Parts: sequence; structure tokens; C-alpha cells
Amino acid sequence: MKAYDGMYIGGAWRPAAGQDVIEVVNPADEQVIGTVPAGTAEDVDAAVRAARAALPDWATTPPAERAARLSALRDVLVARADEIAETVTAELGAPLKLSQTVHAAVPIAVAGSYAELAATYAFEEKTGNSVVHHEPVGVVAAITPWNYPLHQIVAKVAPALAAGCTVVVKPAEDTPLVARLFADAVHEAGIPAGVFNLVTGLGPVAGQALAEHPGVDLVSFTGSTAVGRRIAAIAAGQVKKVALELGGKSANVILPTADLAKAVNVGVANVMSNSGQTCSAWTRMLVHRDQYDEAVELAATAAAKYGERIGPVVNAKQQARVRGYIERGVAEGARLVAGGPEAPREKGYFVSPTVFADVTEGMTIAQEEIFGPVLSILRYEDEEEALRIANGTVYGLAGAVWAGDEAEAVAFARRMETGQVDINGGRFNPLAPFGGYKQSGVGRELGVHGLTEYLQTKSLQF
Ligand code: TXE
Repeated sequence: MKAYDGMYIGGAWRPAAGQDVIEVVNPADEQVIGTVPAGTAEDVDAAVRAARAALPDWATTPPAERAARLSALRDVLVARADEIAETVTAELGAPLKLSQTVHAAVPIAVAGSYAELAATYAFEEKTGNSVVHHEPVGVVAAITPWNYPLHQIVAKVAPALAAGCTVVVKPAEDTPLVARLFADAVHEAGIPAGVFNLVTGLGPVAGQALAEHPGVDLVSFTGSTAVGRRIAAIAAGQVKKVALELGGKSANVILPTADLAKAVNVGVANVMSNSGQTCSAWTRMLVHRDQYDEAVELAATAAAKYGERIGPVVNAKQQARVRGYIERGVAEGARLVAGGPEAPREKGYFVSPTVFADVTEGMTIAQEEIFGPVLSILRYEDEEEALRIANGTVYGLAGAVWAGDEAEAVAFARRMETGQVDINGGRFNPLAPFGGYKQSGVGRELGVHGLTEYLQTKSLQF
């Protein structure tokens, strides 16, 4: 247990304005592993001022130099990868291997991709008799969740810095330690004072103060739809730019020509990974009625194998919420074929890997984001019905299609109302834009599309 001090503001750790602290708990054993200061509006104001003061110089720093700083940041993250993985395991409860291969490795890849994009992007272009300048939006507020705690920060900070923006980050209260580690990495990489600032604190206090601050030009938020709506309303009042990455209820569509066993096994792994706390998780599996029973059996067997391997969910509230959804599924008539609402261990916020069969479209578990290790398997009669079900939620973040040949899967994917579709499995690509259709959000992260979120355009006519 360690009492961490200060906020990273203007290039140094400075004492917090108030005395309140937030306890950080290891969700695997419920031990308090540390405390961080609970930031106030005063801390937020100091951070925004530091970001504003640093903006003119950073915005006019040649892109090649910004690229060099991002490249140095990537190198520091590589050097500290073990520390990152251990920290995420301690505060999120993720198994160490997942922390190494995803929680540490993905942000390193993303930081590297923006070092390259900053060096190669055409910040000036010609069209007819005009020259178009792509200029930084200004001071960015990044409000991030706990589910991929470092990735969510890097997916906002790296493109913002590449664009020439300066940033204030307010990380999730459950996972502030890896955010502090990141602040140290930024410092070590020689990124100038005030370009990156960190304020830890509670959402409704520090997060809200940051979103409301008139010195912020763009709010980039990832989290719940409810808070996203609130932030969009604040931004609308000030005509501030906003990027939102919200919930999902993605469909994994298994067409009759697919390799069923592979599609089911990969589908189950996708939902159980990170204990289901992934906004893009394929939480609805859609199977043709002729293959339904076989798919259910395969999924139940696959889920049972995850029993000992997945970590806990992030906190007691989230555990209660997920268990509540499982009870609701049973009450609404879905059939449990693996797992269930009972907590599998006495200590730690664990939830059993759970699979529901006989789920129908109107059920709560088929419509709402559960954010836990819970898979719903739905039956379809024909492709048209599969498409209707796939598109039949308020969300549209990700999804998957499996078919005997890629062209068939792609034809189906074109008709899906969603921002990203994996074809017969797919592999993570840090350059591919990620973001939502419908209520899953506004804007895109990653790659060149993620960079342009942080740019505004000026045209000079000649
Ligand atoms: O999210 P919150 P929570 C979904 C998921 C999960 C649910 C609740 O379904 O079960 O949201 O999770 C900050 N003004 N996702 O309660 O509250 C908060 O401090 C400004 C999906 O943890 O939205 C944190 O930094 N900021 C998801 C961030 O918002 C506020 C990831 C997210 O927390 C604020 C996480 C306010 N009034 C949860 N209130 C995804 N899309 O990946 C809170 N915050």
C-alpha cells in the first residue's frame, strides 16, 4: 500500500489542491494497493492553464520533431513494458499474460504508429488555387475508462500530440496507477512541460470540471453512454468539439458456410477476454437454426475451459451489475448452458464465464451492454433475419462475420450498421479506424482517422 502524491502538471509532479484521496483496489483479492489524490476543479484549472501555455510552442514544433518525441515515448514504454503489465494486473486484475500481450503491447504499437504518422502526414496540401493547412484543434481533455487503462489513454494522447495539441488526461478512478506511470514515461521521453498533464479524480468532480472548462477546445471521452451524453450536452453548450467512444453490443454472425467450430471458439474467446470488459466484444452470437444446437454445445464447452483463466471484473459495483444481468437473463427465459450468477470465489470480484442459449432479440441481455464475461446465442432462420438481428440494437461499434469464403462475409459486412467488422477472425491493426455507428459514438480513434480528429482545417486562397 503506497500513498501516491501529486498531479503531473506543467512538466512536474505538483501537490494536489485538496486533501482527499481515492483508494486503488486490486479486484483479484480486494486489497487496497495504494491511494492517489482526488483532484478538484482547482487542479483541473491548473492543468488546463499549463496545457494552454504550452500550446503555441508545441503547435508550431515541426511535425518531424513531434514524431521524434513520440518515438522516444514509444521506446520508454517498451523499456517499461514489464512495469506496465504488472501495474495493470494489480489495479485491473487482468491475468499477467493478458497484461503483457495486450495492455502493454497494444499502446506501444499505437504510440509507434503515431510516431510514424506524425512524420508522414501531409499537414499542408494544395487544392486548385488554395493551400489547406491542417492545424491542431488546441487543448484536448481526455477522459478515459478503466477497461484498457493504458490503451485508452494512448489512443487519445498519441494522436493529439502528433497533431500538435496539448492534453489534460483524467483517467478512470479505478486505474490511476498506470496513468501515473505513463506521465513518468512522457517526462522521460522529453516531451516539453505542459504538453501532457494528468489529473486523477472522480468523474463527477474532476471529469466534469475538465469537460466544462472553457480553456478546453475538444473533449475526447470513452466510457458509458450515460456519461457520454452528458459530456456531449456540455460540449454543445460551449460549441466545443467532442469525440465519444461509447458502448457496444456487437454481433458475431456465423453464416451456414462457415467453419463452425472455429467461429464459435474464437467468438467465445473474444467475449471472455479481459473478463468481457471490452466495448467491441462480440456479445451476441448469431447462428443458423440448423447449426444451433451444435454451436451451443461447442460454446458451453469452450466457456467452461475459461473458468479458472479469466480475471475478475474491475470492482464490486461492476460485479453486482453483471450478476444482475445474468439473473435477468434467467428471469426472462434464456437458458443457461455455462456459468451463472453465483460468484465463483469468496474473495475478489469474479464472475463465472457465462453462456446463454435460446436468447431472443427483445431480451435485456440481447440489447444492453453487460460488460462482463457473458455471451448470448441467438438463432436465425435466414440471412435477412440475421442481418435484422445484427442491426437491431442502438449500438454499432464492432462485429464479426464468418463464411466459407471472404467475399460472402464481406457482402454481409457491408450491410451491417457498425464501425468495424472482423472477417473470418481478423487481426488487430493499429492503423485501422475504430469507432461507432449509431449510439456507439462520434468520431474515430487510431490510424490517420484518429489523427484528423485532433486537426482543424484552414484554407488559404491564392
Ligand atoms: O463508466 P463511466 P463506468 C460502460 C460499461 C460499464 C458502464 C459503467 O457498460 O458497465 O459503462 O462503467 C468519467 N463527467 N463502459 O461507471 O462512469 C469516469 O471518472 C465527466 C464502456 O466505469 O462512464 C471515467 O474516467 N467524466 C466503456 C470515465 O468517465 C465522468 C468503458 C468512464 O466512466 C463523469 C467503460 C462526469 N459526470 C465503461 N462521470 C467503453 N466504451 O469502452 C464519470 N466520468
